[in-house]
Amino acid sequence: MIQKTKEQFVKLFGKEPLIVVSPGRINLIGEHTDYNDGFVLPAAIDKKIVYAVAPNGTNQCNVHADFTGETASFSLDAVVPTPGWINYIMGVVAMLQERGLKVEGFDCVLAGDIPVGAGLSSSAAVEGGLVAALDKLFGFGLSRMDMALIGQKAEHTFPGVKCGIMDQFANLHGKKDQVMRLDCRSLNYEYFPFEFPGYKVVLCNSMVHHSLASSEYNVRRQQCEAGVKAIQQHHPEVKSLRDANLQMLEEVKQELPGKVYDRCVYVIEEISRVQEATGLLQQGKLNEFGKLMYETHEGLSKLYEVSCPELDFLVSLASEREEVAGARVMGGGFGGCTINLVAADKVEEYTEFVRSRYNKQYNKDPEIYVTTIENGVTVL
Ligand code: GAF
Repeated sequence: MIQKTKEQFVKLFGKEPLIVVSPGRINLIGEHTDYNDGFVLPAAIDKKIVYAVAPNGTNQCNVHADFTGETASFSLDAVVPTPGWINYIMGVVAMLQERGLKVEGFDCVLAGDIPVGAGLSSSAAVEGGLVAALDKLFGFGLSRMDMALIGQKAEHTFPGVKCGIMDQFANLHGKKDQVMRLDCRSLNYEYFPFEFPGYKVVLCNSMVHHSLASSEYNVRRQQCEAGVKAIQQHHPEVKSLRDANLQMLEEVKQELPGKVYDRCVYVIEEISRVQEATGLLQQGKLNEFGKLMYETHEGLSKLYEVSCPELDFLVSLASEREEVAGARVMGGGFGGCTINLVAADKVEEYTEFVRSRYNKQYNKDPEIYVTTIENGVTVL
């Protein structure tokens, strides 16, 4: 893919580009905890976006997306939210400009194999790869964490998804065969070897894309904030759900509107699950770790309500099988993938089983990816 992207760039723009590889991510556990100041356990993977980029000495940015075959252009004097995939590119450029960094005109080809809307963070990969490429081309000297924060702000401001920091962080800080535990409040992080020997991370893509995913995501975030606001009346020291416990939540249960109570229960429980899971990962306690993944799924499905029948079905299939240690919906939800820890020697058998049962139930084929854990954004 790298070679192909490079050739495409040379064909279109007639010069040698800088190449940047920008991965998608998995998250072992800790879903919807990042914007609540909690913990996450993500890793970068082998699915990626590839960028070929070079300056063009003008005030214009020309971007060719290999997956749609389209080239879109915009002027550096008018970087405003624009419908379509170019919005993600323009968001990054605008946020760099907002920091007072002088972005110059560039030509660009982007290609990739991260399925869109599958919960593997294709948008963070587009953002992180571009920040890193422009940083290198124009000598901004940004740290990786700065790059992640710029990507996150671009996502908030242009597509308007009020995401946490997990995806952009994982994309830029990934390390081969290591998962990261990020404290989303302090932004301190540690690497842990992915030590479940003989097990693979298998992603089952339900092929469901929910059109309400972004707006519902923002609603979840508001519901968490509403919970914090109520708790603060009694416990002013609570700044986010990270600081709260179930007892504090019980005290205000009657005052909470709609589903706020359930949403907050899920987040408080999930934040403590990540803490427990990190210990289990370090001790190689696979089955206990897997049990927590199933608990997360239950919470995401019943309390946080970001699953869907297809994802619940995929997780229930996993729970029938001995070769699967744990499974759950991964990422923002409302469609996309489940993450499954599967015995390496049974992966083929398992994927066949999922394929045939899913097809029988929904009359469509799931896509199944056996992933490896890779480095974060790499400037070649
Ligand atoms: C999406 C968001 F972008 C992340 O910040 C995170 O909240 C995730 O959903 C859920 O854990 O991927």
